[in-house]
Amino acid sequence: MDFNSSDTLAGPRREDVLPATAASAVKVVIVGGFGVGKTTMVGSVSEIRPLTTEETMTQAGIGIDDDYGSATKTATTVAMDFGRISITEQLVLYLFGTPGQERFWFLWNGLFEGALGAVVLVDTRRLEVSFDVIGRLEERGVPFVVAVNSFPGAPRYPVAELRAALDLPEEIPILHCDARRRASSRDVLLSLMRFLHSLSTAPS
Ligand SMILES: Nc1nc2c(ncn2[C@@H]2O[C@H](COP(=O)(O)OP(=O)(O)O)[C@@H](O)[C@H]2O)c(=O)[nH]1
Ligand SMILES: [Mg+2]
Repeated sequence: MDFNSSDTLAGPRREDVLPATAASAVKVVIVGGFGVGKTTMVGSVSEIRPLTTEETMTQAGIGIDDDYGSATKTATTVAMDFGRISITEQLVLYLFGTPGQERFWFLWNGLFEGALGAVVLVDTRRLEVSFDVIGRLEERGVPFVVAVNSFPGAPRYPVAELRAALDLPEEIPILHCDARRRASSRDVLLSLMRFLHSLSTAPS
């Protein structure tokens, strides 16, 4: 586990310090199946060094964790990823990436506590791993946007087809992203903020 303890002892860096103007803090969770890019997204967009509790995958996880693509994936998030991004001088988002594997789902309850919204990351090569995640968000009434992470060789479906395949209502935003790129990850979070805003101002 890497908690950057030696860096912490050296004291906070300038970008680690929350601007004095920050008036609202919003909690956002990044969810999705194993290996869809959650840790990558938190890492690319966070202005503080993301705290991640990645563990090297061991033999013990084989056959228990869904090991799709594990030829290249050697680390897995055990508890969560944590990052921060300032959207404006006043608005700060705290990002929580959830662990993907089913055996860590007991952690979900705590992670959703106080969350205003979620990003569901999707890999079009295995849409079915998103069904459960989406169902859980709907159950808990957490608003979300869907971000399709563009992996090489992954099929590119039109948004209407994705919406039908994921059985999502018309109002849920679906967008494409590259979780490795800061600007792209930021766009996803901005879409979520716009969506949350539209919900809060929609006539009931
Ligand atoms: N090509 C491509 N690879 C990605 C992208 N996002 C993540 N990856 C890679 O996919 C693997 C799994 O990503 P990770 O963030 O650990 O997934 P997590 O299990 O959801 O946290 C890593 O090897 C990433 O480098 C992307 O947008 N494009
Ligand atoms: Mg991860």
